[in-house]
Amino acid sequence: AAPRVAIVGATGAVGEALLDCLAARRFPIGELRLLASPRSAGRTLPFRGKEVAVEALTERSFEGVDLALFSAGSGISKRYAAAAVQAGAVVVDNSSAFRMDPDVPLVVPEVNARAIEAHRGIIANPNCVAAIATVALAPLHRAHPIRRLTMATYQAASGAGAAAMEELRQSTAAYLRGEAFEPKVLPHPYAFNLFSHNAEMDPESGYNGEELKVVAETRRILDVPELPVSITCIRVPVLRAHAMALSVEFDAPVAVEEARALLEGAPGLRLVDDRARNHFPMPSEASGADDVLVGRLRRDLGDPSGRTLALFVAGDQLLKGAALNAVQIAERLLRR
Ligand code: A2P
Ligand code: 11C
Repeated sequence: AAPRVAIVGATGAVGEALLDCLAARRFPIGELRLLASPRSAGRTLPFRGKEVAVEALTERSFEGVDLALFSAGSGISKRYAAAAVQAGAVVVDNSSAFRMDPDVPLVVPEVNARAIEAHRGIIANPNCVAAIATVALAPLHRAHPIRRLTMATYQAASGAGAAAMEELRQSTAAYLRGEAFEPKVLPHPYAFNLFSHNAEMDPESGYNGEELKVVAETRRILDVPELPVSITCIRVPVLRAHAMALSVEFDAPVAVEEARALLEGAPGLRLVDDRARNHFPMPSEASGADDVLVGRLRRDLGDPSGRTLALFVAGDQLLKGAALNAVQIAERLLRR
């Protein structure tokens, strides 16, 4: 029988993308349960031509559920994932709650699908930057082990949720009308601006929570526990695709042509690397696309040894960065 599926956080930005992915990929669903906060109870959301009622999440929401896709923040995951597992469901959790738990696989199917097999009820879906970056890094890393990584990110509003996307729209419209706008969701003016990622700052190290998560998760997904990573995460006024500049040091010199061949045709990737037309990965072209765009491939002049390559990557934060990756994990579960 087709699995009974629950979506926790169905009314959020990722929740909506989950519904889109499940429908677009014709994921078999016996019954669909949409869960959110009590504020949303009674609302309906369209799925495959029907309106499905949203229910308030409780511990009893998971009776009879086979697959629970969580995307309502780590507090909700910590509080309710156990109830879902107890009820017999497999949880694919999009929050950071369990990502560093050694008993919970952290999975990007193109990179480490086999890790799924060790799950004990919960599988963690990575942070969006970690997921998008590792899809681009894995084909290179398989051929030539990565020794060091430098990342600068350009992160979209969607990573901060549906309300932040709305704040970007509203504040941009206000700016163009010449009106004042008081930010409510993000800490700084967003229209025609960018700022250091809004995750909580660790005053000791000077790194914010997003940067620390990306480092830890990238190491875990690539299975290089001590990988030295330099990182700066920035929020930019883009709606739903993250971009990142990567500088990748390998254990030996790697020719640009070889790296291009490794990336071309790798699963989940699309090479966009047209020097003549100055056409490289852009959020506008990554938005709505399943594939992660990779290009701007070149030798990093900061390392005269030839062991370091520079590249630019863009991926839809709501798709490969969240919902699509979760649904791909669920598809693998279904096949087992
Ligand atoms: P709701 O819309 O009822 O607030 P986003 O990341 O786009 O902000 O979405 C967050 C998602 O998490 C929404 O679906 C939101 O539901 C849901 N959520 C927030 N708080 C709770 C809660 N206490 N219980 C269940 N779902 C919650
Ligand atoms: C952002 N990546 O763009 C974050 C949001 O680890 O799941 C998601 C944080 C996470 O702000």
